[in-house]
Amino acid sequence: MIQIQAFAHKDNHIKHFVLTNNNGICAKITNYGAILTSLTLPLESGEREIVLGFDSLKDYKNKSYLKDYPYFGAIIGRYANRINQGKVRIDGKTIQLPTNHGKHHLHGGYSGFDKRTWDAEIVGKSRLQLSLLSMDGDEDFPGNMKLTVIYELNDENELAIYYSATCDKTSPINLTSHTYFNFTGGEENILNHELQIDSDQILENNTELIPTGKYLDVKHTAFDFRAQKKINQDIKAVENYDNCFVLKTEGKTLKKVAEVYEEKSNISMEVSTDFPGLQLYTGMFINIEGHKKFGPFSGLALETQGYPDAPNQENFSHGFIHPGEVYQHQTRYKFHF
Ligand code: FUC
Repeated sequence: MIQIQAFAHKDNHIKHFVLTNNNGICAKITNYGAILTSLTLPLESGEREIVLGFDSLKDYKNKSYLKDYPYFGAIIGRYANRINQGKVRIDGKTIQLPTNHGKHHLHGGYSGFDKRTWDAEIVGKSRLQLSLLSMDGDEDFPGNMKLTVIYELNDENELAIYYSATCDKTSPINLTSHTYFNFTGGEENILNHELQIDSDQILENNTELIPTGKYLDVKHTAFDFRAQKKINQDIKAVENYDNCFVLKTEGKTLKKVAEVYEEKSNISMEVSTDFPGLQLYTGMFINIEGHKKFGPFSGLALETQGYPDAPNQENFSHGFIHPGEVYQHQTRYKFHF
């Protein structure tokens, strides 16, 4: 079932869409930024909020939130993650994208898809379809890009996100959901959550988190999540995880790639996707004035996506969409509680 609520006082076009399934899971999405603002599970002890978010638009536009902007729950584009110095070569020409993160381009620029008002349409009982036209030159990206993101909540306790896009010029593309999970309902940080990632390698980064083009084996490193372990088990070696894991997804086949479990709540989540990468970010830099529960390590982002800086890396085969192509991916989060 999908219900519509107000989300902003002044803008009638911005709404809150409340998706509920027959088992009592509730997902709230606003068409501002295509943000998943809330996801609750009906535990015996009561409703448990398991994602970081706010319940009004003004909180998402607040200066102190945007200062060290953590992109809570938003759909990120046109290019999630970093592009080295914001430069991309297309057909022999270099285009310069906004360098909104130090010297580099991050998450679509100053006004990415996370700050747009998407068109919303309810499709059937359980699907919310959000559409956006990103014009030629939008944040200096080439081509008119048509996007659809569908959120679906089914009775198998899965929240699915379907991404699709076309573009009339060759453009960089990398879409993701920047949802942060915390199964303790904000009672604790995420360091005691257990995580398993089906990945043998991460992308090696330079000190500015730009890939070097090399792959690093996770074996004997803090990045080895092949067997489930607590996030804090080896985090001291790295301080914070902010790395792209290489997934064993091939082509368009959906594959289970990760699992998160929290012992006290007994909640677990399986993540399945056909994206080639997963950015694990443990949220060390989350810091929002006036919101104590949103501090460092208060949320865990598992961003299924393409590789950072792929348009500039010979070793990485994706990162662009060409005219006539359809970019299509999906990620599914399945809950057990
Ligand atoms: C993730 C990270 C970035 C950034 C952002 C808010 O995507 O890779 O470092 O902090 O989230």
